[in-house]
Amino acid sequence: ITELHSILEHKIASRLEQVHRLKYTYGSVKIEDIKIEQIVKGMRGMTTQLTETSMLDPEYGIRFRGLSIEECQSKLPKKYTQPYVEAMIWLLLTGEIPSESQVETMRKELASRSFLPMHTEEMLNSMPTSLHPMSQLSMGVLSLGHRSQFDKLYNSSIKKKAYWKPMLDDGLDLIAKIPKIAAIIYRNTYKDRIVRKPDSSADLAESFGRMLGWDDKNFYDLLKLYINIHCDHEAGNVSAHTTHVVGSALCDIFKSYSAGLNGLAGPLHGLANQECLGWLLNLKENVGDYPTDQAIADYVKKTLSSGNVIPGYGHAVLRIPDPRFIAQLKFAGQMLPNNALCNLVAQCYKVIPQVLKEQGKAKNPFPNVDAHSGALMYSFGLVENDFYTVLFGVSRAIGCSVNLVWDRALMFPLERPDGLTITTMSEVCKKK
Ligand code: CMX
Repeated sequence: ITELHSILEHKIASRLEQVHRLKYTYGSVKIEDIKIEQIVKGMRGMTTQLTETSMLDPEYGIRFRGLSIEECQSKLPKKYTQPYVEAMIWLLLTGEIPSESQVETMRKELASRSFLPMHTEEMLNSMPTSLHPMSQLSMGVLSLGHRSQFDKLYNSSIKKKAYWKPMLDDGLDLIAKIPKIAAIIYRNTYKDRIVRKPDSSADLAESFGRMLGWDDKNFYDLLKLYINIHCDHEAGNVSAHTTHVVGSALCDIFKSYSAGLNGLAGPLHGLANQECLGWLLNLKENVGDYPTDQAIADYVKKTLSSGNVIPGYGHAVLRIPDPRFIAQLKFAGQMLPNNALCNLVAQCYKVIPQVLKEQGKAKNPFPNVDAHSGALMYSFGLVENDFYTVLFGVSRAIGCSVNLVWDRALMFPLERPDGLTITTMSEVCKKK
């Protein structure tokens, strides 16, 4: 991991120069005007963040350090059909495609950190199983702060410039430990409360799959795909943004990401994948395994006319079918060509956009990542849909941690936008 430190030292130095130039040379350059409707409509289309790891293009989809999902799949070191999660972590941290030996270094580093403190295990084991798995996850992550290196060093004489080092230490801890927290929640809530130990000879996805209770290399491959495509999605989404804002108050990564997870648990964000599977199973029950397109369209119209949204469709930024959906569609086509539920997802993709277009409300009538993930998990036997957002949370820990490391490396300040009262804003409008 010394190598990772020296790569990062080098990259951070050149990025700091750029940030310095942005601040002092170009500080007064305007990049856009803000319209009132943007403020009222949840800050849509307002560029307010600086981020290193990924960018979301409405017409192209996500790029991780400039690479599309397909490019990541072809360029990053992989096992079976999908890149190692460790390779994605390296890419997000450094912006470089890792070698096989760098992936192995990362694998060993994470494996050595994958144990949990006793108090975290005891706390998780004492939680009521009726508590939503996301609430358990958020508390499990928060409890890791007990050993935060950032908190410890912040209270010593560490210089601001070096904050990123303990943040990286904590970030690797979070990424390494969160699979075991999730596995305990899963086994306690739905199974026999027996959790295997992390497998120090396996990669992160395989070790996680084993702890959840699976002995299936295709399932480990699905976990690699799932974690990689969910690990980061630019800076403005609720979980990433929340983590960033809380971190800007110089909270440690565990407090910051625990807050991010609470945002991820919202039905308009991460919880949609739970709702999506529920909706899909209801559809299947209503229209059968091999429905006509018309039967699906009628069911969709019924959902809309009862005032509900179609889960898994639409997006705040994207204006195309989500490439994360397409990656899962391809995976399902290869691994589960005769699976009725996955085939229903594919058929919905043909039918639903047209119905949403006719309804004329959604700016993006196409599927997002959540339209497929639940069906894949369900088909591999992970059927408990209120656990799905926990899987999302395990994945997103990567992007949120890497971003906090870079936030501290670039010494970003406390985030504190201004607010106006509705009366004041109305008065401003009247004067225009
Ligand atoms: N079904 C029905 N109506 C939809 C819709 C859908 N899937 N998506 C958007 N609309 C409606 C909105 O509810 C809104 O209606 P009102 O004007 O009556 O409030 C209108 O279309 C315009 O919305 P929008 O600007 O297209 O979408 P937003 O940016 O406001 O919201 C999102 C985006 C994702 C919350 C919304 O599309 C939605 O609710 N989708 C279903 C839930 C879902 O799949 N969430 C997962 C998001 C994935 C992620 O977070 O990564």
